[in-house]
Amino acid sequence: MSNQPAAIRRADYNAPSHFVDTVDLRFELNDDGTIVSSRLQCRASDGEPGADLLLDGNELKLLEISVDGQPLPAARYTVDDQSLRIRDLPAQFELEIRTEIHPQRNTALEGLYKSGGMYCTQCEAEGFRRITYFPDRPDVMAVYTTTIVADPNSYPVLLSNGNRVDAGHLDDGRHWVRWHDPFPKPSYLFALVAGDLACHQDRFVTASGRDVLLQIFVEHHNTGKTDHAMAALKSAMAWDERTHGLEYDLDRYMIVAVDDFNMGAMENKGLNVFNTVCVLADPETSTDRDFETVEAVIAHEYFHNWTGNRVTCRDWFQLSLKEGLTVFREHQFCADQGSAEVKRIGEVRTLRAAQFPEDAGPLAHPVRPDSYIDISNFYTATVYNKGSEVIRMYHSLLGAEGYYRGMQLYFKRHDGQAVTCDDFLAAMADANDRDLTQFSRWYSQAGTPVLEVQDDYDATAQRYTLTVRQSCPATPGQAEKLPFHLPLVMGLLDQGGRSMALHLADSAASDAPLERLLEITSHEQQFVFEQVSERPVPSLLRGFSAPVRLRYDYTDQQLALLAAHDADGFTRWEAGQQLATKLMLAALGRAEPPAHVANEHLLSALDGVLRRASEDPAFAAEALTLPSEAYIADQLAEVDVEAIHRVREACIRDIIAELGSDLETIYRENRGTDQAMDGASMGRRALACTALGLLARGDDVEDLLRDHYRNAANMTDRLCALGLLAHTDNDAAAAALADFHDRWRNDDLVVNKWFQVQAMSLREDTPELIAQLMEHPDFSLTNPNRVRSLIGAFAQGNPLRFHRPDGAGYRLLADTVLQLNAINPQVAARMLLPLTRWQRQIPSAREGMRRELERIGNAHKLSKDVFEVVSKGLQ
Ligand code: 0A1
Ligand code: ZN
Repeated sequence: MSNQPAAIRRADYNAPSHFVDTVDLRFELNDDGTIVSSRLQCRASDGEPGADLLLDGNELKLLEISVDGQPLPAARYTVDDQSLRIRDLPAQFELEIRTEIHPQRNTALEGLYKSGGMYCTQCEAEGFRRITYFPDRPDVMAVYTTTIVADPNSYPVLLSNGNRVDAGHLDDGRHWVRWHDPFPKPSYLFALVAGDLACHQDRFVTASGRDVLLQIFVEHHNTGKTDHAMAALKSAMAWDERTHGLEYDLDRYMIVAVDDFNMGAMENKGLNVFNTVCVLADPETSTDRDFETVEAVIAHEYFHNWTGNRVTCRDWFQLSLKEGLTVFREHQFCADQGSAEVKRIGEVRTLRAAQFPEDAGPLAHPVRPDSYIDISNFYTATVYNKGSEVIRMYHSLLGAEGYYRGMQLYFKRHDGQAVTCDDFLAAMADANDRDLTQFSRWYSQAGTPVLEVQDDYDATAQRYTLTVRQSCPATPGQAEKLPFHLPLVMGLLDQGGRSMALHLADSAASDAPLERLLEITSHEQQFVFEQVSERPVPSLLRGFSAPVRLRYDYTDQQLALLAAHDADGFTRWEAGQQLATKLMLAALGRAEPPAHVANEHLLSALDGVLRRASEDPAFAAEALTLPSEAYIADQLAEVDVEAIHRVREACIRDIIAELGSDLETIYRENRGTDQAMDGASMGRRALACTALGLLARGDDVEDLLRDHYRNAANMTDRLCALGLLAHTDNDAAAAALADFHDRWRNDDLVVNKWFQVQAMSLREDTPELIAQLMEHPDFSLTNPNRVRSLIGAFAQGNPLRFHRPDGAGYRLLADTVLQLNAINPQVAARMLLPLTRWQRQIPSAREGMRRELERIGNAHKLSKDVFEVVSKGLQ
């Protein structure tokens, strides 16, 4: 690894030398190269002449440069492959630059590129520098005017940020459109789209009477799949007005769906660009989960208009300022759309599946990182999901009213500015007259804190004492941690499962709620409850009130009681999960694999779930889903993937043996044959599919699965059956896979699902099948969705076969990453992540993974993105 790219450090932040007040851009889109002309009104930030101006630039051909109308002599500037430096500048000046770029060759999908027949842009985080030379940093905010010139036949639709102000035709037959965005913005929010697109149009009138045109643009073959996105957009707009008093601020809001996109979607001002996966939905081709994703991502990008665009980040270390906050706003919105408890369970599942392992691995970093080599590697579960948990904790600690007071002050102070996580914290503290100094450690310390809770009951004094100890494991570069400030929401249950009044010592006698928020601030704290008439069962971390690992030595009976009776839905679910986890861990700890894993407590808890299933089928589906193999692995000091799989399968077989006929009944009662998309129908489908998923691990289920596939009237049911069938190498599976591909070979998003179910197959030869599928005419390494569906799903979602003992899974991933490195470094780096989690695997796996990481590390021409992940992953 020669020529190592350098790390950028948060501590080295310097304010910009120059501001750019306006940017005037002209794009001439030609198939043999695009010409970008830019005119910038610049001013030295100290008001003095003489400071050098450093502009970022990447893969650009500089054609012309002039200052105040005069061509710039070569002696006054220097260009290299990353930048353009200009010297001897006056305090204020007009800079004009012409560059040539080649979007058709751009497979990295950063900057201006072509997706299918259309041009589109992705500028976050550092893509604008691939369009023109510019101080490409979020604290330089300018007002943009953009003119796009293109052939009207291939590119009838020409879009950019803001309002459409002018349009016309040139003598040579090309047409042009001019856009003006009155809101100063950083370059990462710039967007341009040109293509032959269909438009779904609607309107929204804001609370103050602004009539906003809503437009969703898609390629013609995708028309008819945008109703759900449009409805979600309107609900999100109304929700932000209702809950936060935040209105939309331009005359139009545009969304464009593109096939080739590195992430989910992008919040460019007034012109969101979306991965088709996150905007298109119809019952025939999309699962219920897809519908939820579309609603969540549409809302997320819309909410960015205030949290991200109106108030943006000073530098990229502050990424969670906009992302953590916007994910939290998205979660609040989604909770308001349906069952809040089930949504919360999903959020915690995601956090545990994606963020906890990250926090425990070699790439652990604080919510506000201290350094990076490539910022694209920091669009992580820590910045997004843990960042959102941090915002949730402000909400819990300050109460809803205090939180909204803080939000109001944040917007009042910082509208139109580029600010830091400290500024956000200061607004929350000042609006509530609170000292949040200790809370700020959530931004600076990585690692998942552990809360160890012990209790003591004094029957004579009727006193119950909870002792809470917190600690946090070391993470790279952070050996010692200081205590966090966190909310521990709890209750106490009596032996009959009833909530007990909580008389906290030192609080007023009349103050005895059924639930309390305990503020944890020290290494060790005690909480004493009086008038406790019997030994209670503590219900801890209700609603998952802090992103921690909770340890309390529950008995099986106590967990069963909580699962059946706790007042909090999250804790009810969690108790069942902990009980199952405990039993599986115990089985793994025994020298001889035990014949049975489940015991009567787990079986009776699950029986209770089945009996109450009709009250809330979606919740029952969650409660019937055993902790994943990855979650079990996350609890262990040494991970034997095959052993975990065996134990989990044994546990499921115990469940089938005891509750099989009840599961069949639940399955039959809830299985549907329609496309209804209301919450109740979706809940019943989830329950039926979960029951089927359990039954499928038993014997003689081929007919059941085949019937489910054949009778499916929607994609949720069809995909559920296909995924279960695909675990086996038999005729039924082959027939279903062939049928599925035949039916939807022309629908890219469905073909992704076809790749994905095969990538997730438990078949032993899955690595070989994947290698074959990579040769399939429908597969392509240049389309990130395809790569994620096949390679990502395999490496992240199929631990059993990814870790096949002969190392075939590791080799397959490394080969693919090496190819992707030259095509799309961002996606390559992301695909590589599973290989960096070797530390706790059994020795043979560890060796195989390290060997492949080293092979990647030794390759020539590694991108910065891949270099950063490999080098940290090998440490
Ligand atoms: N800001 C977007 C996510 C995003 C980040 C980077 C991208 O390209 C490298 C694209 C999108 C969001 O949070 O939705
Ligand atoms: Zn975001």
